[in-house]
Amino acid sequence: MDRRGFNRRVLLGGAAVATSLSIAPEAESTAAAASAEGAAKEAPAGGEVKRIKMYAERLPGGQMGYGFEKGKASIPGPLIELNEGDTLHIEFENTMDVAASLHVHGLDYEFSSDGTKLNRSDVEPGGTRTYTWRTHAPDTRKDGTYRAGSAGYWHYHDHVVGTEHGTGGIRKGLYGPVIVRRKGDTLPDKTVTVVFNDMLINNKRAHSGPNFDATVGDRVEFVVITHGEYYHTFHLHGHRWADNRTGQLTGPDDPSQVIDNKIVGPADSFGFQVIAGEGVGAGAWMYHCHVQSHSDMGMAGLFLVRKPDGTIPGYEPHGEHAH
Ligand SMILES: [Cu+2]
Repeated sequence: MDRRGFNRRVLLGGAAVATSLSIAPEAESTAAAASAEGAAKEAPAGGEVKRIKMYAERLPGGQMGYGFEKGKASIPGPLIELNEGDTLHIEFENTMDVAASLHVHGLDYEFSSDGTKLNRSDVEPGGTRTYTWRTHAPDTRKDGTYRAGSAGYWHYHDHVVGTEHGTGGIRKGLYGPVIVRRKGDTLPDKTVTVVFNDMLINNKRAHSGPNFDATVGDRVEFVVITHGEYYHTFHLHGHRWADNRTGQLTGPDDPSQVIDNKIVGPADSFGFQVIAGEGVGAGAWMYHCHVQSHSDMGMAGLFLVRKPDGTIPGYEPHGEHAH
């Protein structure tokens, strides 16, 4: 990679930090990147204790969202990124007029951080509660068996609004992505989140994306989450990934299947990284649910992979598209 490309990647990485919680110390990741120009950056070891604020808010059109700052809620909620061994304390404030909560998949939490009415770990209107999520690296139990680590593509959501399972909250947009990385995992230039929620993607109007921008050569990470009533298949044009924890093969003998389509059901989550346009070039690469009636009803968006000059050959934008 040339010097210009390298600089752009570092800048993109910095931009991603502004909208997500990154535990990687700035100085260390910069040093790691500088030590091997062009080499992929790697996740550091975890073990840090982090504190963030999180808000649940009402959004226009009857929707609801989570945000790190008041007035900044989004659908999906912001990306929470941790490294195995990290602990996260979340001071959660419910600014809405109905009780709400924060419930996470895949991480370690005590019953009091479950985010359900069952043990009163929900939050009344105007109230605040601290949820604690922990993560751990893989290790060996005393009985000699292997204990899996927390690393994975996970997610959080409300478990209270509408019903005791949060059916109303999830439907209205109270969900978001969580990534737990293992030391040495490849870090992306950019992470995007796709949530199949009933027949919508990220609660956007049918046939209206969302679209995601990248430049040829960017390492783009997809987090794919499913909610609601239906089973779907996630398909991405022009790119493939491995059906394992990271979405990447570790070498020629890695037995993971390489796929470009994956069946998903409610509360499933997975992720992978692609090099945008690798071997295929720039393009308005479609991603969509491959259940035919679902794609016909608008469960589709675009992975807009641009040439370095910003153009996309053969692509003429029409209608609404998100940037
Ligand atoms: Cu579908």
